[in-house]
Amino acid sequence: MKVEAALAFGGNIGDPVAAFASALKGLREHPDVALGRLSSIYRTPPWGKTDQPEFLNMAALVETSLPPQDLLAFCLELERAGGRERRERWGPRTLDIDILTYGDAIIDQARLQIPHPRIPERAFVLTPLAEILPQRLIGGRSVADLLAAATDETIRRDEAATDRLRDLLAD
Ligand code: A4P
Ligand code: MG
Repeated sequence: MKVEAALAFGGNIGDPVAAFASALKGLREHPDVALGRLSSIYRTPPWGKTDQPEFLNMAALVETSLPPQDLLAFCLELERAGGRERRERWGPRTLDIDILTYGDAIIDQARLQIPHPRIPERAFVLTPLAEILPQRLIGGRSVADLLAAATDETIRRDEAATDRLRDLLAD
């Protein structure tokens, strides 16, 4: 059975747009994953640990027959391929991929929580997610409602980065 999952991408060092593109290509090439709608790319102020460079963030929909644990394992593989080094919590990274939602599933395991527990407080996740999945309910509230409560005026759509991503994906 195919399930629609929403993924969040973030990065703030190196070339995040190139890292997003190679991860999206990796998803597109996986036999059990079909790539769906992509959000625009946004420039977002660092959240959690504020003395680090601005982030680029986006969201993507996938249709997949992979169980959620296997989807996570594949996303972690793509992070590693994208040069992700885990050092400090919430610190700078080249590529971070989070599973935001997996159908309507609610999962609370040591290594996997779905919906991702910090969505409601993160405008950098809600802004791109609202572009592609505004009606999805998370904890009983729609993504659009959650965004209305958490909007961050300093988050800006990055036209040039979004265009560049489309070009990279066309290759
Ligand atoms: N894990 C559990 N649930 C999930 C899930 N739904 N999706 C586990 C993905 N992973 C999940 O991840 C550590 C472990 O979380 C994974 O191995 C998996 O088993 P991580 O990405 O190394 O965790 P982290 O980064 O140390 O902490 P956290 O809270 O997950 O950080 P995030 O969410 O990755 O956030 N500011 C802006 N503006 N934009 C950003 O993208 N990102 C972060 C990091 C901080 N500030 C930011 C941004
Ligand atoms: Mg993460």
